[in-house]
Parts: sequence; structure tokens; C-alpha cells
Amino acid sequence: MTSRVGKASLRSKIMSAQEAATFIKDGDNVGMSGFTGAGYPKAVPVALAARIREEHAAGRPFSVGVWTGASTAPELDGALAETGGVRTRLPYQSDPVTRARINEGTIDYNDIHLSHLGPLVREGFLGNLDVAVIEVTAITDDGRLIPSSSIGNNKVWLDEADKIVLEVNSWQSMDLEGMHDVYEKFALPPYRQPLQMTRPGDRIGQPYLSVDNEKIVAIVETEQSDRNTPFKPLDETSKAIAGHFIEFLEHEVSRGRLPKELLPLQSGVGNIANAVLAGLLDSKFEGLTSYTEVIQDGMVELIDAGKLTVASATAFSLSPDAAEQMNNDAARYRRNIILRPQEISNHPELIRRLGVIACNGLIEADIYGNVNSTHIMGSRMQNGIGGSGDFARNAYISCFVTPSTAKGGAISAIVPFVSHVDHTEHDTSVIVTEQGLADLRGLAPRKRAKLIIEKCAHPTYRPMLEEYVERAGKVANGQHTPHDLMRAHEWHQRFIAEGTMMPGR
Ligand code: 0RQ
Repeated sequence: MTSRVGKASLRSKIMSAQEAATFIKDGDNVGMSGFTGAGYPKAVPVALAARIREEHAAGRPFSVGVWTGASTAPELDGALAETGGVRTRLPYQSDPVTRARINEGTIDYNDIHLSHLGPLVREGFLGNLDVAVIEVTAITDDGRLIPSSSIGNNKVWLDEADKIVLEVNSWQSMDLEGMHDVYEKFALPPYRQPLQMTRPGDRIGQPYLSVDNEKIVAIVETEQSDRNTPFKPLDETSKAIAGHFIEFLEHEVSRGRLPKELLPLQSGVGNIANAVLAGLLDSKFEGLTSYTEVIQDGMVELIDAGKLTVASATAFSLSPDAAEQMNNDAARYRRNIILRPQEISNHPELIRRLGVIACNGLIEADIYGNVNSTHIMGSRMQNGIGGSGDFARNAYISCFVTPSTAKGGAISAIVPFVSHVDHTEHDTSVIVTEQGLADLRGLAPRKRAKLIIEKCAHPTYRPMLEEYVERAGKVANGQHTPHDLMRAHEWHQRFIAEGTMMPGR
């Protein structure tokens, strides 16, 4: 493999992952690259995990804080969490081992909005960032970095870390060069400037990450693919959800409330959000754009079909096949795709200005439109809020999509009162299930409840929800948002005790 370390004076820093991992000390905070299984370091985290095990075996304490862009992969989150040496984790994860550690209470998980983390670190609220471990595609002759398949928080980590370890991954296509747009003028208040972007395809930065070469202590060469999981095949439920959503968009166009090429689309993580994109492929929409945080298979298919002209994001979140295709054809996709720092891809100012149509998954919603995206039965963390809050709060239309039930019907996704709130009733415009779509805009709470139950709840849970509303109306201390607080979480309690929300099963 020919070296992709262009700058000659940096080649002396090339070493093994094991040697590079020795720059990380007990107690350090480590900023790693990686966002939804793309662009994460492949070798140093595994070597660090081995080192932590050795230290623990020798009876010495060793723990680190792990900061990333978003979720990563088993070689990073899984490997490190297994050692028991992850002290804190932020901002978003979806790894089963990490999730188990968070839920047993041994990892302190700080579930921060994705657009907030970079500024919080720059402002110094989270303590010192000791080491950055960043995957890149190559280092140029003059010491700049060609980013890989995600940017995430890499610019923040490079700016803020005391020491920098780079992984130069020759699996990543050299044709990614030119796809990125790295904004470099971040300032803290009161010196922040307006972000000069009015369309999703605008470029406001440069295609490279600049870095103080003096801080680079190690360079590790790798040749390993991103670890992305395939999406579930589309089923009748996800197709029905996509169908209702697209019908809604068509209706909004016919009423003159959306332009015929729509407004920039954001699509959240997960199977349902990907299914919605697949639905757009068969729709009659043309000239679409996207201002989102991850580019999924569905979006690549829309580009291939000529329906999506621009997709702006911070990372890929592709199936293994689509990732291979992206790598082989990056020079072509570069014309339609821009990858940016997550501070920009998820920036409230831009999401609001562009008028993004947001579409995110959820765990449960309640009859008034509050949404829980993160917690199972109130206490157990699933993944995290990710970017859903950045988009839901600031979108032009904020949609949430979900099957109406989970776990074979034992759980209703529409409940009297969510067991945890990530997005409040004030931020939810539209809820879609396979049953139908509730457009909540402009409706007072009791009207919302009626519509959500009628359009979104599964028929087996509808009578129970109607009964709750009727009872709440009788016992509540006010008729604006009536609740029966003694019984608002009865369904969740029943699931925990009996394994189903449905009584008498
Ligand atoms: O469990 O994995 O054991 O089968 O949750 O559910 O239906 O496959 O849905 O893949 O679309 O994910 C909210 C988790 C939905 C995701 C969530 C169980 C269900 C299944 C997954 P299994 P589905 P999806 C910006 C956007 C927050 C971050 C975000 C998410 C598993 O969309 O993480 O939006 N969102 N980011 O069985 C108990 C319920 C349940 C339930 C579903 N009510 N109770 N379990 N499940 N509903 C992008 C980024 O931030 C990067």
C-alpha cells in the first residue's frame, strides 16, 4: 500500500496502533471521529481496549471519556465498553454493549444535542480534551487533512485536543477529496457571525481539515472498511408510513404551502426513515434537495434516479453494499453530496432559514404530541436524542414516523403520557404511523388528542386511549391538557409487570 501521508516530515510519526494508544492516559478525555458507522478510527480504539485490559489485569485503574460525532461501530464503542474502562460517553450511541453499560449505570452518558456538543467543548464546559483520534482519507503534501466518510466533530477535536493521533485509512476513496465543506470560522459569543448559506448546496468553507501539525503525535495507517449495518427490508408497515407521508407532501404542494420540489428534506436514522426515502423514489417529486445529517441508501438511490439534486450532511450511514458503491463512484457523487461539520449540518440557524422538512423516528408519542425518542419505559436508554432535537425544534414542518405498535403488539407507540420527553408538543407538527397521519399544526391539545387517536393509534389500543381521554376530562384540574395523573403511566407499569400494555393478555 502506498503511503497517503503526503507531508514528508510527518512520516516519522507513522507507527503501530499499539504504540499510538500509549499516548492515551488513564483519566483522559478522547475525542474520536465517527458518525453513524462512518469515518471512525478502526485500529487505535481496539489497541486502547487491549491496553485498558492489561492495566486492569495488573490491578491499575484505567478509564477514559469517549467523545465522538455520533454512533460508531463495534471496533470503537463495543471494544471499549467491553473493558469497563469507559467513564463517560457522549453525545450519541447505538451500540449494544455501550447501551448495556449505560443502563447498568457504569457509563455516565451525556445525551447532548448533536449541534450543541462542539460549542460546549469549545466553551470549556466539558473539561479538557486530551487526545483526538481522527480517521482521515489522506494527509496532503502541505499537512492538511482530506476527511473520510464523516466529518462530525472532527474539526472541534483537532482544534481543542492537546495531542492528535491520525488514522489514515486507504480503504476510503481518494475521490472523496472535494466532497467536504469545512467551515473554519467558528467563534464564541459575542463574536459569532451569521452563517452565509441560503441553499443546501452552498459552500462556506474549504474541502480540507486544517490542523496544527505540531500537535500530531502519531499516524497509524489502516485499510479497513466502515462497518455499516444493512437496513431491514421494506415491509407493509414501513411502506404504509411512507405512503401517508408522501400523500401529505403532495397535499401540501396542492394547497400551495410547499413548492413542487418541496423544501430541503431531513431524514432521521433507522429503518422507517430510510423507508420514507424509498417511498420518495416512486413518487412524482423531482428536483428534491436534502439538508440532513446522514446520507442513507434511500438518498443515494434518489440521486441515482436523478430526483435528488443536492444532499448536504455530515456523514454517510450506508449499508455495506451502498458504502462500497459510494467508494467506487465518489467522484460522481461528489457533484451532488456535501459533507460538513455537524455544527453546520445540524445548525438551528440554517435549519430554520432553509425551511427543512424534518422526518424522524420515535419510540413513543402521547396523545398531545409529546415525543420520546430515547427511553424504553421511562428509564432505559435506547440510543440517544442524536440530531432529532436540532431538526425537530427548528424545522419548517417537523414530522415523526413510527409503527403504531412495537414488540408484536405488546406496546402501543401512542400512549396517554410519554414516559420520557425529548420533543415537546410545541415541536411536533405531524405524526405518522401505518394507520394514518395526524397534522397537528394549529390545533389545541384536546383536538390533537382526538386526531392522534383517530389517525395514528392501532385499532386495538384506540378504545383504551379514548377511555383515558374521557376519564382525564372528568378528573383533571383543568381542561386545557387534561390528564389523569394517577393513571397516566399505567400502561408502562403494566408492560414492566406483565410484558404487555394490553390488560388481560
Ligand atoms: O427494537 O431493535 O429490539 O427490534 O426499538 O425500533 O421500529 O426498528 O425503529 O430503527 O426507526 O428506530 C427511535 C430508536 C427508532 C431511532 C428510534 C424498539 C423496537 C426495536 C428500533 P429491536 P424500529 P427505528 C438524526 C435523527 C433518536 C435519534 C434520531 C432513534 C427498536 O429513530 O434512535 O432521531 N432516534 N436521530 O422494537 C419499546 C417502544 C418502542 C420500542 C420501538 N415504544 N417501546 N421498544 N421500540 N418502539 C440522526 C442521528 O442522530 C444520527
